[in-house]
Amino acid sequence: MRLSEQQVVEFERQGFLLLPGLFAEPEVAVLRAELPRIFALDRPEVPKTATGEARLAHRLERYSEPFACLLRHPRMVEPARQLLAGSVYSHQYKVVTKQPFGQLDFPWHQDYATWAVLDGMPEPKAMNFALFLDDVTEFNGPLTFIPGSHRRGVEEGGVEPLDGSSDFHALSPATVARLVAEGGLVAPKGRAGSGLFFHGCLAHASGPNLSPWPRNNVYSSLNRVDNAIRRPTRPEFYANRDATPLEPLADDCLLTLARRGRAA
Ligand SMILES: O=C(O)CCC(=O)C(=O)O
Repeated sequence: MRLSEQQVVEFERQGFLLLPGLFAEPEVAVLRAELPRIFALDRPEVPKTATGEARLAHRLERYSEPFACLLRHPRMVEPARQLLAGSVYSHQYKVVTKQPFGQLDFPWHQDYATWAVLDGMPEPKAMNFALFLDDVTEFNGPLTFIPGSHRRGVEEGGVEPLDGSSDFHALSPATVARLVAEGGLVAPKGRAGSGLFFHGCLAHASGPNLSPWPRNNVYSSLNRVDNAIRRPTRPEFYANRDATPLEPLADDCLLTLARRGRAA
């Protein structure tokens, strides 16, 4: 799958690109059906908060066939190669869950700043792909971006703890206020199956889920193979040491799994 020139320009200008309907409902359903089993797992890749809530499940390809398929899906890997101009591997691969009425939020940060400081990623030649597994609305804790903030590079901040996750590089309120004065705020929303590419330096945050509906997003953080991390300090499921390029599978790989599930 190739992005149009206009889509590439939009990504470069805004730092993100929303693709509504990138995946069809049967493809999303086969992934969503895995979530209750995944979040019940007792594994280091599925850390819990102090109150026992799950925020994240990492390296999904190790224990879920549908998510192993998504990791190499051409609708994710090929645009990432195009936007980053080279072969890519997945530095992090995770689901972020926001349960109905859940309190978990993500303070303002830039992912690349964390990858640079804690993992030794040399340059911001890395980005995220997010796939909405549920409809994302203004009510269920959508990702919120400062458009254009990626163009400023790494902003000042500090490493802070995040309950139920690893430490991360947070932005100060003064920095966020300055960036918002320049770029404003936007929260891309859409139906389940929408895809969202966003630059590793894009400032983002998300609030708690106020609604009675879940919000599960799956993220693959794609890094250029020649930009592999040099000084990891975190467990490998936060900072993949294996920079083998992702080779795309067939476009119908998830549909094949969905059909197999229906036949069983
Ligand atoms: O899914 C979310 O609400 C935020 C996730 C996020 O910001 C991150 O993983 O860096």
